[in-house]
Amino acid sequence: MPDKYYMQQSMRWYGPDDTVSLSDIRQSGCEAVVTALHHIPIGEVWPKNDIIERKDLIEAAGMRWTVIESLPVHDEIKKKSGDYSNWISNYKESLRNVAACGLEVVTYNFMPVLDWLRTDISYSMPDGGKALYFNRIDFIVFDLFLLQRPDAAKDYTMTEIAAARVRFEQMDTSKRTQLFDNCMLGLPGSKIPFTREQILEALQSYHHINATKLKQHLFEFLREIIPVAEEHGLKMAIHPDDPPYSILGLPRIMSTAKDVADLVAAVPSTSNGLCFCTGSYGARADNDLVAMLHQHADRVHFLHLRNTARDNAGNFYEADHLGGDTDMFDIMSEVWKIMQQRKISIPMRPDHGHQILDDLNKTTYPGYSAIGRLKGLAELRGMEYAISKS
Ligand code: CS2
Ligand code: MN
Repeated sequence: MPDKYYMQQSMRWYGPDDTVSLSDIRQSGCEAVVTALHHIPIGEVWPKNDIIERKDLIEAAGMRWTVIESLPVHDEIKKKSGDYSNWISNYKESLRNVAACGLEVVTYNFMPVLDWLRTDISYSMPDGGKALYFNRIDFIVFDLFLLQRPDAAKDYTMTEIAAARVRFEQMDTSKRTQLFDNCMLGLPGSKIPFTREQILEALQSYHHINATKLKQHLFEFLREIIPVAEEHGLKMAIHPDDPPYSILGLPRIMSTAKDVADLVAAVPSTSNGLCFCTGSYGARADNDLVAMLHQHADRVHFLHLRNTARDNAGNFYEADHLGGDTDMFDIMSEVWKIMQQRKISIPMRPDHGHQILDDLNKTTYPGYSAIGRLKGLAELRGMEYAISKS
């Protein structure tokens, strides 16, 4: 048994098409890779052969694959409509397959229609790097004037609407298209551009589902799949909403400490766990991240360490890992305590990073630059090392 337990350092890899290679990830000091079979359509079973093939690639590069991010949940499960029971049995089948191949943690989220959302994916930082940014007025421009979602106006104040109108009028066509495209990037399967009509239709299909109902659907899903995860020694890790509040009229149910407490109360098994994303939870001032970590210490199965800087107008950008509003030293100290108590290494990744240096000449998935993430990882690694010595 080791006498100290350190985080399992990893980076996300989007698979063989990722412009950041396994060798890049290995050179940044990672011992593990977090990935998913992105070529399998959402809802279909992950075949064992594909899982093994992916695992072999990673091991041949000198790393391990223990965490899946993500095994996506079909929208019909979230809506409890159509073929949802078929999608649930497929999900269970995938869980059995990944467990049989030796995987340990399965990340997923329960955000309707879209995953993350930012209005700008290359926001200039004072040092010349680029970050992901959420600007509330831009977002309102998108919602009211580009998407033209019916009823959108009732979600905003008169002052916000007026400011959005002014901004919209100042934007030329290319700025408007850029904003629209940025907001669409977090949609699953975003390689195929969604049309405005398709999005409106997807949003409309949630019209009758409020947060209470969506939570019920999540808990019903968990009551089905957690026993399977338990039986096969898998840990499920739900990723929080990003941003952590309702957008585009959609219910969001994994944003606050209360949401996490409800999740745990509904299905107490520790296989029902968390992907603790400090960037997502941290975008709300009312989330006390250290307290949340402390309270759910036994079910934190995966860590996304990332920082955001917010203002009072509802804007935030992704800050340096040790900058921003989240005190990373407090987080890391708590994580360190949890790992020593539980006698385990918790897998972590630096979530996103800025585009810096040669990243600026490369096309990568938004947030998934090599050097920016390496910088974040190196800072976090150094911080953990210092804590381990103190
Ligand atoms: C990730 C999420 O890039 C990101 O923001 O943290 O997309 C995350 O992978 C999913 O929500 C997990 O299901
Ligand atoms: Mn995250």
